[in-house]
Amino acid sequence: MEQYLELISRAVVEGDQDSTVVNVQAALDANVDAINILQKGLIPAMSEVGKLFEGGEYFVPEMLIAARAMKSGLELIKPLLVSADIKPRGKIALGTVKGDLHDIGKNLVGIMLEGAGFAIYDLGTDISPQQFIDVIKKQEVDLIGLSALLTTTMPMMETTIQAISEAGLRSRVKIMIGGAPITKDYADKIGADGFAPDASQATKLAIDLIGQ
Ligand code: B1M
Repeated sequence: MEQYLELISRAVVEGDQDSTVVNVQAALDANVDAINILQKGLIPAMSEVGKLFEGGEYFVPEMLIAARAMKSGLELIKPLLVSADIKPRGKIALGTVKGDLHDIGKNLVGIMLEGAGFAIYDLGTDISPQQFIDVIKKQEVDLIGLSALLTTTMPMMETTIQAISEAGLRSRVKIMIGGAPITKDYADKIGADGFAPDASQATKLAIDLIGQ
């Protein structure tokens, strides 16, 4: 198993989309568990990309092609993470806040929540407070999930929560937040209902907040 995971990680770090797909498929064919491919192959690769960026070895284009490779690997394992035929246990709208374009973590959270039986409205990235307000009104979602990866966009989470309150909708939805720089203290400070450090904890939290 280790050799497949190593090849997958290397392919993502190098931004080699074809090789990522080939190696993820090879791992699946060899019965490596999709969760292991995710947690020990794909996710560590993005951490490595972050380190290379911090160290000045990678720049934005390298991060982008690594992200593209990661996404193609994720697409292959998604059907295995999401089990079919589950009755929706609640409606969740997810989005990366205004000013922030990172979506890999949010997408993963969406996949895991879908797998746990929630109906997901993925709004995408760079989502304004008004767009979150609109989805609460139109889709009557039970929970809003805000993602942010930049310290500079974290305050937009608070702005979004305030806007939802000012629109008179705060009591209608639970709000969960997450992303690499986010902490539980920050969630408490800005009045979110909860924080999750990763996609599997996000699923547990959503079940605690709204699931039956
Ligand atoms: Co950017 N970037 N990036 N980047 N990028 C980071 C975040 C950074 C930490 C890199 C670094 O310096 N080490 C740094 C932020 C520093 C800071 O704010 N202190 C950074 C920077 C600086 C930037 C730019 C400003 C660079 C520039 O232009 N000079 C720029 C900003 C653009 C913008 O958003 N406006 C930028 C751009 C990009 C790309 C577009 C090139 C690309 C994103 C592509 C994409 O997402 N489609 C990118 C990438 C890939 C990264 C890194 C390398 C990887 C992020 C990632 O996908 N991680 C990242 C470094 C790092 O994180 N180590 C970095 C994998 C993913 C599975 O983890 O997203 O943390 P994560 O999600 C986890 C948890 O956080 C949690 O669960 C997920 C799964 O377990 N989670 C939630 C996430 N959302 C949640 C929501 C929840 C609950 C849990 O509830 C709703």
